[in-house]
Amino acid sequence: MNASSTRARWTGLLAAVGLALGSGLSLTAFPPAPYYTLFGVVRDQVGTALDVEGADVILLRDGIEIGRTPITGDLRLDLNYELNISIEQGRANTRTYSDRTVARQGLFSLAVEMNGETFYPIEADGTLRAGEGGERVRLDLNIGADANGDGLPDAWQEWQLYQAGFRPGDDGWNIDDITRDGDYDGDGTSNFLEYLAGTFAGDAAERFELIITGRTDALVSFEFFAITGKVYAIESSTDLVNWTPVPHRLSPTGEDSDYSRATVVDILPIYVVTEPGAQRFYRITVR
Ligand SMILES: [Ca+2]
Ligand SMILES: [Ca+2]
Ligand SMILES: [Ca+2]
Repeated sequence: MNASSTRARWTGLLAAVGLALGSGLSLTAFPPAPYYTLFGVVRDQVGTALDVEGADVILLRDGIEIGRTPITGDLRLDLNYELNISIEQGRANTRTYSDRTVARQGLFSLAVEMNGETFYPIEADGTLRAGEGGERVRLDLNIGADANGDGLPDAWQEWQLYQAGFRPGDDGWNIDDITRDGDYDGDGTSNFLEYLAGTFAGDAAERFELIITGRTDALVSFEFFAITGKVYAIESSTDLVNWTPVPHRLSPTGEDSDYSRATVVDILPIYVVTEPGAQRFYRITVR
């Protein structure tokens, strides 16, 4: 290889680089701020996922709204809101990208608006701190007053005590008896999981579980305690470690679906097409 052919190749290479730069110059000088994305399930004070027309999650900075996102009722997703928060990158010598951004590690708060009323989720009591941008973080939001600060809506705790036959004493309800991680009725399901599943935390006959009732070459049959408004799905595993969603049906000849929303409070049958091979484990999820 002689000197002139080397030079020609360099020239060609530089030309290509110049072209790429030239086409890039028409873009804005800085990329948009990356998002800090929050997603999860917004629930009401009895633990039911919100499915209300026109309800929004509102993003506040210094108490002023800087963004909002709708709460959806989409059954296919394991969430009913997703909120993108623009994170200000704070580059030297640049103006603020937008007055709707939050600083890196900056403070913000959240509220939920529905039917013209504003509610403050327990998890967003006070302020929350954003990340650096580019993260996706699950934050389930439970609406309801939580005066005793244990993460469970007080109204739900009072309801559990009422259902278990208790009434308020001179000092009001003993809601501290129903702790988040405790198992008030001793049925093996924690109080918080009973809140999520919609079962009574003061009634051991109501618990969230999947019971296998039979198996044929065609179908595995189960039953579970269904609560109106809750959304159920089935997962299977061969090793109790890795779980895969499997379609289910609510009658032996019914249509398969990935999720079902209960319309009754009852023990319901549920079926899964028998998978070939070794033993399988099944579990049910609720939201
Ligand atoms: Ca509480
Ligand atoms: Ca329990
Ligand atoms: Ca129970």
